[in-house]
This record gives sequence, C-alpha cells and structure tokens, in this order.
Amino acid sequence: MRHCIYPGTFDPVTYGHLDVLSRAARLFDHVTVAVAHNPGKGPLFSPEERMAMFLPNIKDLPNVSVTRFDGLLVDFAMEQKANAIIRGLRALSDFEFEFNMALMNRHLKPEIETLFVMPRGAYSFTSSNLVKQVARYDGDVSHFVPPNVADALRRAYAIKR
Ligand code: COD
Repeated sequence: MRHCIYPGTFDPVTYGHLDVLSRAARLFDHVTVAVAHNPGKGPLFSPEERMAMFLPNIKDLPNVSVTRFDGLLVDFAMEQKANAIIRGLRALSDFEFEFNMALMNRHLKPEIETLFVMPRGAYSFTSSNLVKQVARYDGDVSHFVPPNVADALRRAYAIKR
C-alpha cells in the first residue's frame, strides 16, 4: 500500500493545505494528516481543535485520516508504516527550510522519501500566519480558509479582544 504522511502545524488549516492534501490523496492509497503539537510555534489552536477543523473538509476524501503526533516526524512515519512525507511548496522562500528538513529526515531514516507538491497558483501566497493576522483585525479570510475555520478564527479573536 502506498501510504504517505502529510505533516504540519496547521494552525489553522487553509485552502492551500487542503489543495496539497487533495493532490496527495490522488497519488497515494492512504494519506495520514499528522498535526504536530509544535508548542514552539505558539499556536492559536490546540492540536485537538486543529485536527477537528480538517474533518468537515475531508468528507470527499475517503482515503485521508487525521491524527496528532509528537516527537520526531520520521519515527511517526515508521510507526505508521508510511514510506513518504508530503510537503507543500508555495514559493522559492519555502525552499531552503523544506530542503534542509527533507535532508535531515533522509539522514535520520533513508527509507522515507520526501515529496513536494505545489498548490494552485491562487494559494501560493496563503499562509496560516497571514490568515491569522487578517482575522485578528476582523478582515475577510473567506478566500483563504473554509467556513468552519473562519468561524473558529472569529471566535478565538473575539475572546482575546
Ligand atoms: N499552499 C501549499 N502548501 C502550503 C501552504 C499553501 N498555501 N501553506 C502551507 N503549506 C505547506 C507547508 O509548506 C508545509 O509543507 C505544510 O503545508 C504544513 O505547513 P505548516 O506551516 O502548517 O507546518 P510546519 O511547516 O510548521 O510543520 C513543521 C513540522 C511540524 C512538520 C516539523 O516541525 C516537524 O516535523 N516537527 C516534528 C519534529 C521533527 O521531526 N523535527 C525534525 C524535522 S527535520
């Protein structure tokens, strides 16, 4: 079985992430979305909230599951018996970080390959961080995130105001 892991912080999931996910779901028998706790990034949402935000948006992707992971990504991939990691590449600015991460992961577990997928051009400037900045000041994020995520952002920032 061709099984890949699509890891990320997903704080929160955007249409860019979902675009990459749908492409991966066409290439693999199963895709496991792996939501990292990643406290170092100071996430707005808990891992459970970030996982739940995927669910209404993967109803048409029966070969996708969503789970949480802590620790090293390659150890998680081995536990899951996955043979590939999918990462999204938006622009040249992503490249250096992604290249270093892929080579470190290859050093740790040479049997796991990292593959890069580009989203539709319309999503190439979307990032969770920019979406949060727009939402924080009550801007319209409906072009970048699904309705359930836009609602969650609105609620999160209303509490903080
Ligand atoms: N279009 C397409 N792709 C996108 C878009 C978009 N608009 N936005 C983001 N992406 C891609 C990113 O490039 C990335 O590939 C993926 O979506 C997830 O992005 P993020 O920002 O949610 O997730 P990251 O980059 O913070 O995730 C980093 C990990 C949590 C995967 C990493 O830190 C990790 O593996 N941590 C575990 C510890 C570990 O193993 N460390 C060693 C790694 S060398």
